[in-house]
Amino acid sequence: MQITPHDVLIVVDIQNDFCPGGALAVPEGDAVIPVIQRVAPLFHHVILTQDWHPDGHTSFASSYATRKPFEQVELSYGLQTLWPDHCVQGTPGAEFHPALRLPQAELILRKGFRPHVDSYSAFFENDHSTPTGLDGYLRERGFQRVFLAGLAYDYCVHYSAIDARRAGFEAIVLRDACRAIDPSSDARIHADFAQAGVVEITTAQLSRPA
Ligand code: VGL
Ligand code: ZN
Repeated sequence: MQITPHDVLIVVDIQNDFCPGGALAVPEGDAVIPVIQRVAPLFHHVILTQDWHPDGHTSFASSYATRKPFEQVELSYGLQTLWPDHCVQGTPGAEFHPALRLPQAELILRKGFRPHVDSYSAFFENDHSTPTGLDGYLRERGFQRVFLAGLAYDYCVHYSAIDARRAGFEAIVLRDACRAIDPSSDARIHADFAQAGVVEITTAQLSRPA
């Protein structure tokens, strides 16, 4: 698949807390970094996302007296999975992994900063109505296709790719440049992608821009 100037690579949440040793470590999360470093130079445009929660965020189990991580609670906007405290604004866990070196990135999109709403998707928060502004940004920049890589395949990459389709962009997930929080979810996510028209390829299928 040939990359054009209307394509953008969105590198999702390569932060210390999602990598081994972090508060919400994704199995093999750091394994995607060399893959992303290898393909990023093929793209004319790169965007980073950063999970960026205030202390006491509504998605943290620690914000509830009797809840544990990975349980679900009913919030005003529906079911919300609770997580260990992670990616707290200004903490080392929220920083990008030091091996991620993409100074050419044109935008760092922060999400999850509203105390009472979580945000898995880079386009809409979990209430499905509060936009992050990414749709307008991509549209105004003239991008037509978004390529997605990063963490986690079953959360932020998953919801971002589906919302990209809803917003009218072509969405291509670079499968070998993603890892899941729950690797047993792969088949379900794959089916969701197929239904939404999200294309999955491996980075070996990318070729240099013309
Ligand atoms: C994410 C869980 C909690 C993600 C963020 O970026 O995939 N997952 N916060
Ligand atoms: Zn989060």
